Amino acid sequence: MTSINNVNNMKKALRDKLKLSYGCSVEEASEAQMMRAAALVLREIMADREISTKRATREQQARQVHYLSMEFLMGRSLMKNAYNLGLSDTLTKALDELGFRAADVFEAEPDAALGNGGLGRLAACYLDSLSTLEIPATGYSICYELGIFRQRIVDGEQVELPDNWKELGSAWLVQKPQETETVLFGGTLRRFMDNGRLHVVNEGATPVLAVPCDMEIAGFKTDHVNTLRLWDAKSPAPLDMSLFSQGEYLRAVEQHAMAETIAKVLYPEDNHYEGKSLRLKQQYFFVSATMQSIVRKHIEVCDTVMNFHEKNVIQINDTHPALVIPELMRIFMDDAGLEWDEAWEITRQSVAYTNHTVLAEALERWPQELVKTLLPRIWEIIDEIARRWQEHVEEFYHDGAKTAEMAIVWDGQVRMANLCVAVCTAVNGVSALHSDILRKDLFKDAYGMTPEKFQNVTNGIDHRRWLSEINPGLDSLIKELAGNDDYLMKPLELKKLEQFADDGAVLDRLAEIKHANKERLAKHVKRASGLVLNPDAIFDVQAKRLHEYKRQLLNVLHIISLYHELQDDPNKEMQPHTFLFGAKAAPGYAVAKRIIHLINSLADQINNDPICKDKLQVKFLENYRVSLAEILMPASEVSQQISLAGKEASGTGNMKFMMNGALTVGTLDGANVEMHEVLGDENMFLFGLHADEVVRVKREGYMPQMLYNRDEKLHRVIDQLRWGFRDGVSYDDLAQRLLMNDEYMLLQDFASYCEAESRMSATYADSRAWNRMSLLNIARSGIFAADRAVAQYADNIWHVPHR
Ligand code: 26W
Repeated sequence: MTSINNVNNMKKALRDKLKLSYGCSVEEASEAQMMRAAALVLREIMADREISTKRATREQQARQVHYLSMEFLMGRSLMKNAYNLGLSDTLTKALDELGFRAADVFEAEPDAALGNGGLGRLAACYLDSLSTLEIPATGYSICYELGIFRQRIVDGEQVELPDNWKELGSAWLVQKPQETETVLFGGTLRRFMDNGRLHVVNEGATPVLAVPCDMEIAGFKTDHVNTLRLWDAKSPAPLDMSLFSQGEYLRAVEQHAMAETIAKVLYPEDNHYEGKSLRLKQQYFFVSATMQSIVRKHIEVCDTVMNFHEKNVIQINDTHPALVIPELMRIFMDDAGLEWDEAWEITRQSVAYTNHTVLAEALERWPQELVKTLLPRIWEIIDEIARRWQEHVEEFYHDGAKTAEMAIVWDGQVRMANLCVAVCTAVNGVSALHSDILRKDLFKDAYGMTPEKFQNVTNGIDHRRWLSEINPGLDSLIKELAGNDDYLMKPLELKKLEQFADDGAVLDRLAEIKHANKERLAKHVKRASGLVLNPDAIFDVQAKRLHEYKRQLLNVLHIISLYHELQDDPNKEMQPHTFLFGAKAAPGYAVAKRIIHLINSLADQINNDPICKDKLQVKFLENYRVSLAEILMPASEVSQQISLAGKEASGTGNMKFMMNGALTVGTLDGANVEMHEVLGDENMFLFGLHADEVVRVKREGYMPQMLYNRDEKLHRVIDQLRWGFRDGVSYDDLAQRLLMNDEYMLLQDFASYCEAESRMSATYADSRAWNRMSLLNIARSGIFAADRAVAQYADNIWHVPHR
């Protein structure tokens, strides 16, 4: 391998790769070609290290982590990999010297957007920490041809376009056809005795080939390189001609079509389950391929499956990969010849489950008949696990209601969360509050049986990406003040910033950095949409998936009330305020799409009303995604985390904002609770009901109409939804929804939210106080680093050593 340690060999390496893969010179190369050449240069370094990492793991027979997730929201990798390899300056200089604008080359890379939101981005952040902490680990998912849709806003409404990322994004993927696995669907089971043992074989099943596409994941300041394995689906033969002669034309075509569709598209529903059979096929496809591959490699090293659980731990990222449980049982019994009890003990001890949501509509329940036809052997095994579990619960509680509640198979449905909770060695939530809700509410009866299973691991984010890489100004300031870069490996070192909380010069620098980042965002927005943001206004941001429980609509109600204040008194002195939104709505989620339309109608009204000039602005940022978040977070001053308490499992955007010095306006929900623990009332703007009060008020009877009738300001805001704005669109449907039901209690929290926002604006006017709070937010954000979270998984759940 050519070692690259200076700008000159980097330039040479880039030239060589361009020549080899495109047959072109630097002068002829496009930015996209240069991006791919740079990827090849870095991959060459990573590939060597990946091979050594794997060799060492094999030789030491080290215990390995397997992180299974239907989603990995990786974003761009060029800058990230260069950063982790310690080559970002070298690469940037080399590109510049070759006559490119380095930033343009980085921007030529499409986001690998194989995920919806929080769960997928969390998986991506954890991969970085797994490598950095030198834990032997592999991530597994599907190599979707189309990632999360690209969002365009046309006449104020969301339009979805396909996200064809692979043409350029595949720069990071290596196909490994020699490690192809075969996954079987359908068929009928035949049993026979041989050598005194019962054998089960599946006959007439439809095979689908799973071809690995691997991505190298380099750690920071280490040679450790892990792998993200994405399975692509292929039909075994182009079209099986022998079936034609048997007159099975349709089956042949069907088989072919099914194979090709499995890896076609990521389901764009976030926090909402729909029992689509293609989704179940995707789940089994990736789970079966993954488990066959893991067991195969394990046997190659250990010659037996009996110690599988000692050498491997399977982390199930929400219930989406829960079929690993019956699949492992199947492999152990049908392929390795173990008895049920042996297979059970090994399986049970190998699996751990993380829950990411308590929303009822997000919990997966598959129709029993669908499972039975699509996966006959898996169904049998689930049914048997369910039967034994039910017996066990009966024996423990002697309570029919609890048996029903905890059942794995019930009412013709397979309940995936109950399966995970029954079988896994560890179950964890993703924030202290959320894990508490799991113990006291969602899984309370299972908790009563095995309290020791239940743990908490509060989420964390990759602070090297979400601070150091994307906010170079702040990164330099931190390093300069500390006199070292220790915080990169020890995020709690950020704490040392606190000693500068009253240092006016440092606070001024912090403000300058923020201002520069705001101007950078403003430039981006101007280029993308023509709107000129006022960089002297508060940048008040809500960026996350659009969901009613996240209450973007509450934010809108407050903005309308500010607009009313200005209408009543056009000369009103007010803190200039720019509200920014970024959010994708699931294509089938009509209410969420209406809320996007509403935000755009409101933006159109406010941005075109002269009385709002230099005072109020609203902007909906199109196509919110990882690479946009990377510009947005450093430029944000206010972070809106306003979900109804008890609904947001953790949130991770909240952590990204905090780390970049934004102050939170939020409810005591998810990880906001832990942010509050380190910040205190005085360094964030809390409002609204607490989780237990939400339960109480709902129990006692919640009447939104009374609030509407009683609160004049609220009344006027809701009425405004009915009239709509200058584009003539009425939002009476949304108004009715709030008055009739208001499931997420927007009206309840409205007054308290407005009060928190006005407290926040008043504080902003005192820039010294504001910058001090901002600095304290950054200083205390270290506990929200993914390194901390992954170390906790390693210590308490996986039991693997780490750096
Ligand atoms: C089956 C449809 C479906 C799809 C995705 C159901 C549920 C999901 C995810 C579990 C939703 C999700 O991303 N949850 C988010 O997970 C983050 C990481 O833990 C948390 O920070 C968020 O609070 C939680 O909403």
